[in-house]
Amino acid sequence: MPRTLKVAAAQLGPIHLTSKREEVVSRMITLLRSASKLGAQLVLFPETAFTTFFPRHLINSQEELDSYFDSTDTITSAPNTKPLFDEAKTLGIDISVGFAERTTDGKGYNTSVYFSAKKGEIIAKYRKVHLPGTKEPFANPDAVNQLEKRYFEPGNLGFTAFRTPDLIPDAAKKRSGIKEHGKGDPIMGMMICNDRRWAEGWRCYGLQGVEVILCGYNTAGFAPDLWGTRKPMTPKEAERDAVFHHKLVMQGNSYMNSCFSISAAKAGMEDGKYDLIGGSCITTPEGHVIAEAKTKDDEIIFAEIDLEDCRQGKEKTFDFDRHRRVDQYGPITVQTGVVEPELL
Ligand code: CDT
Repeated sequence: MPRTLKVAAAQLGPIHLTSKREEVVSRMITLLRSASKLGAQLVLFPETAFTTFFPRHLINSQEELDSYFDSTDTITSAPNTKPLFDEAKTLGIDISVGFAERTTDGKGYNTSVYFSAKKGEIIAKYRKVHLPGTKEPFANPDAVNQLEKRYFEPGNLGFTAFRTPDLIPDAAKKRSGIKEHGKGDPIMGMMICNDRRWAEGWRCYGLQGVEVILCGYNTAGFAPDLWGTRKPMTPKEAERDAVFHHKLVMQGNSYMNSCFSISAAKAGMEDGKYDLIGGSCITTPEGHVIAEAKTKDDEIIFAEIDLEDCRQGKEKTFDFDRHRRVDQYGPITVQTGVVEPELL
């Protein structure tokens, strides 16, 4: 029995420090309506979708900094974000969207939420675990900074997969007593940007039988101070490499965890001089890209996927139950840094 789902990524072109929230939300609604015309049931928006990627800037004014943050408690009801969720509800499309989250005790997280249109509420929340970059700006005044470690706490909600209701007809429910895997409502997991480069998060989701990974991102096209300069590159070469690495990790990890993945970029030249890659894509459990953005602007990419396609990998090559050898993976959870073998 096919378990088909129509999914989309809503890539956003540049958003600037000076961009007005209403304009951004209006662009997001336009994208949502385009996705609706294609029949999408789920639309993924990028990381920190409502604002410029502000962690590239050193912001000393608390008031200014706070203007980039929202609260999960009010994200669906605050006047400057509510229209997006209202539209999703009206169109009957689930959305996942990233934003900078400020908690009541003043902590900051780089967060994404999953909003179920039928339920009319947020049913899952993820906080970015792998925060890239530095706490202090680079000494080089021309460097592209990534001050996520300054503005955010590392995510503390783990890699928690969740089922998405009302997307697939006849999905098996708890009351049916069915124990067989791959029969229920879709199993999804969220990650944010840099998380996609870390196999550990993917595997945590894989171990929960994840079928669709949702990943929004803001990836600089040229940031040698962040990435290293051993092989000097022109901005064009660096951007090509950044897109290559993006697709490499989406394709490779989707394959190794037998799941689909959807990724949505914020793309193009933000704040006058900071180029972000595009490359939003949808990949299959066999690692193939089946939809891909062609621009670095606002763009919908769309695919109809069949979650049944996850079964082959989950039951054969990557049947974790039969083939994993946890007694041999000790260092993975007890060690962070590298311990080399002793010198000869
Ligand atoms: N936003 C974000 O997480 N960006 C990171 C930069 C990595 S720098 C090595 C990314 O993974 O694209």
